Amino acid sequence: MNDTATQPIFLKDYQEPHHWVRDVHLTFLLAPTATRVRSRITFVPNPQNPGDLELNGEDLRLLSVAVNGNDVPYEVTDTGLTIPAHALGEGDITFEAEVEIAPQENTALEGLYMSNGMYCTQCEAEGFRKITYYPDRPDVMGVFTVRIESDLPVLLSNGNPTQKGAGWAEWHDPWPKPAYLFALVAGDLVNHADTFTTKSGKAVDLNIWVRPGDEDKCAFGMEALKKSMTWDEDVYGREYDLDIFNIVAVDDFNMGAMENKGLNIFNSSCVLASPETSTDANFERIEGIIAHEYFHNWTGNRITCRDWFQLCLKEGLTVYRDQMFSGDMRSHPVKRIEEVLALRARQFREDNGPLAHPVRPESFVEINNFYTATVYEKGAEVIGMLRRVVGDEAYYKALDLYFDRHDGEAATIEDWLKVFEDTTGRDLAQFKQWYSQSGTPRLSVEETWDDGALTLFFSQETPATPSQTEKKPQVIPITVGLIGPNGDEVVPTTVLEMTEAEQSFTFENLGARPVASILRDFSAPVILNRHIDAPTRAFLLAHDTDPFQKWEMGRMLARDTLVAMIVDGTPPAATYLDAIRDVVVDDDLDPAFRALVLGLPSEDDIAQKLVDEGHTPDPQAIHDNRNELRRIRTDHLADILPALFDSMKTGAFVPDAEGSGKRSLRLAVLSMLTLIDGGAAARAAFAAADNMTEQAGSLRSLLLADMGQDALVAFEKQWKHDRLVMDKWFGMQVAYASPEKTAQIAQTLTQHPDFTMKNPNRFRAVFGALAGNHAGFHHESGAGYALLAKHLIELDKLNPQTAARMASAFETWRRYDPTRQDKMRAELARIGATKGLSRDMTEMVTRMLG
Ligand code: 0A1
Ligand code: ZN
Repeated sequence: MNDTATQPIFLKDYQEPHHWVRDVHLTFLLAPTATRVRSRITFVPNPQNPGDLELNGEDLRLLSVAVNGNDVPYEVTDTGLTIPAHALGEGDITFEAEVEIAPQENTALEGLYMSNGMYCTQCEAEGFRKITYYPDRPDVMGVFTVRIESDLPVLLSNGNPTQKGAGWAEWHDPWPKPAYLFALVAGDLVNHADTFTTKSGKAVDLNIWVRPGDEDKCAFGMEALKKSMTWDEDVYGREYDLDIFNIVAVDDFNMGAMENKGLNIFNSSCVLASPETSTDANFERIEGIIAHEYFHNWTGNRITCRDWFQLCLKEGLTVYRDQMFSGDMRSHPVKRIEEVLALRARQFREDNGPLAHPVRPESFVEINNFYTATVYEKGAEVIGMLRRVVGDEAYYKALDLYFDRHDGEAATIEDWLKVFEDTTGRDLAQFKQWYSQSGTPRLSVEETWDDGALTLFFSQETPATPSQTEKKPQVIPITVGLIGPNGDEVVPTTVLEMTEAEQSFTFENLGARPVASILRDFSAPVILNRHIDAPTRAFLLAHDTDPFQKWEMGRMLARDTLVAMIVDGTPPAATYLDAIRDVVVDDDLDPAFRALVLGLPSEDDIAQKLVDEGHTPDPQAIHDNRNELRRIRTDHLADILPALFDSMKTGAFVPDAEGSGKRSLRLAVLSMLTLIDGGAAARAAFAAADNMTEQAGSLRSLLLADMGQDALVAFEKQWKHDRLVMDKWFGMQVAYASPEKTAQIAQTLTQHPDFTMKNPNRFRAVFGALAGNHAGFHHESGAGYALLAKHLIELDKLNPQTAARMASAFETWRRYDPTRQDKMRAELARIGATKGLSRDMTEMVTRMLG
């Protein structure tokens, strides 16, 4: 790596470009190893910042360049092409170039690449520069016209189709866009077609394009798309703005999906679905991702980002919107609990370690490393808080103003907050710290009771994070309700707005001392430290009217039980076991909710909790005690499990909230039953399964009990032709392996004929599962660390983006004992010392070791 490539760039250094783009004409002559790209671009000099014409370009073979039809002097480097200002003349500039690229050799899956004989593109964040010379920055927006020449039958690009003939097609996108939203697809594809009429009466053609054979897996995605279009009209007043909306499924894709204007490209795992091959979790995820990409049409595409530091402007808002949509389509409480589980598992973990960064980072080396849980999920939490602080009505007014004021622009977080300030008259300067301060605030609360008045004393503190030692108090919306001693709610949810380091709030005129329910609906992304005893937690678990807090109390009881078992061998108390039993048998509660209450904190969560309490986590001890608690709970519930299992059986598979809730409770019960019936129920369920949720769920139960061998063989035989189902087969046996076998199983799977380093889904199936198997990855032998490091080094040569993302498996290395720390640090150092390491991986390793 040379020095300039690893130099950070800074938000504070933003400057407008020397030239804007008006229109872009591209012609692609597609060929696997020698695609020609001809460009004709009209540039308009920027009077605010005159200078040379600066174009990005990487891995391009330049064939010709002309300005206004003439030869000009220019300089080409590894990263771009510059034409000196003096050679540009006055006024608008017509720039023309021809380059050659080799999509077949593109294993990084950025720019134009091939997947199973099909051409496709991925340009966010900076992939367009691998297609042609261009000012590849989001504030430069142009109107694109694209001609594709190829013998392949389906040729797609952004916008509306204009003309086509034998071996060619042309597309025109009337909406100016940055290059990261450019897309092209060419392949032998079939479509699942439908139409949608917008509320103003405009007819839109909808297509999901897939490889032949996958057409029966598109119906669910299409329904999700139509629901998303309706929802965005109803809730945000946003209509679709082209004649056609295309989605394409691609097998080789680094991320989940991409919101290219009018031509969304999806990882096939995030769009293809059928009851036989997809689990309830897959269906839910697909619905959410289709919505997410569709919603980007307004939040991201019509209003885009000025620069990549503003990534959360589009991602935080779009995640917030897709979360609201999913809640409306399914169950808000269940969705909220799932969001918090994911936030704690990924974002809190990130915020607590060497990769912590603000929702709006201030510098980066490689932007691809900042598509993180902090930017996305914490970014969405910040929007939820903003809405709580200003109220629903002001929120929607501010959004209307945002769309009116910034449509067609590349905006900033300052622009975003200003629409809220202008709508509400509030000063949001302190609130803005949520965008600039990294780390998860710790919120502590104490309470006093005095003659009918309950006072809550809050204090907040955010721990130091890399390059941020001083932290200021944040604006924290704290939702509180009060429950009377008889279990009735005496004060409904109110929002307390905390702005100081320490602040108290008093509720007066109360009859008897109530129990406070604090941080309802998880109103802020903070860690709440509150010392209440187990009976009080059990009381709230039984009586809280807020489903999130009700669940949270069960979770806290489980967590404290586990910590006490691990730290001093205290056995689980009846308070916890009885409280769980009461929830599980309560038929008035949603089965999905009951299943969530049955879930135990992950081993990774417990490790972090032990660190927070001053202990060094022992992964094996965490694993053993967690299993022991599963066994004790199973004994405590044994008499009710068989009947509960049977009663949650569903009829014909419908991937809706109701069916999925029942199946999740049924499978949670099955994994307990498997501990006491020798695997009989799980084997029977596996053999009889007519849907993947039940099949994979019963296989999981068997694997967790180390009884899955026969089922694994049968599963492979049944599904070896289906790549997405086989990803599950690869992943599950690593994810649920016992600690001493995990690395060995992963290693053996890399020798399987269907394992390939070139498909990100397959690589993630094995190595994501290895990193996610806490006790297996952290096994004292160090085999898990060594195996992952070896494969990350190999993958980095092919696909730096995916390799670098997966390196975050090591981000928690400082939590553990000196021996494990030494081993992990040594693996990181080994990766870091690799010759020719990518910029992506270099940055990740440097930050983790820093
Ligand atoms: N913008 C897409 C996800 C995405 C992000 C980065 C990528 O490459 C670096 C690719 C896709 C979304 O939010 O869905
Ligand atoms: Zn997004």
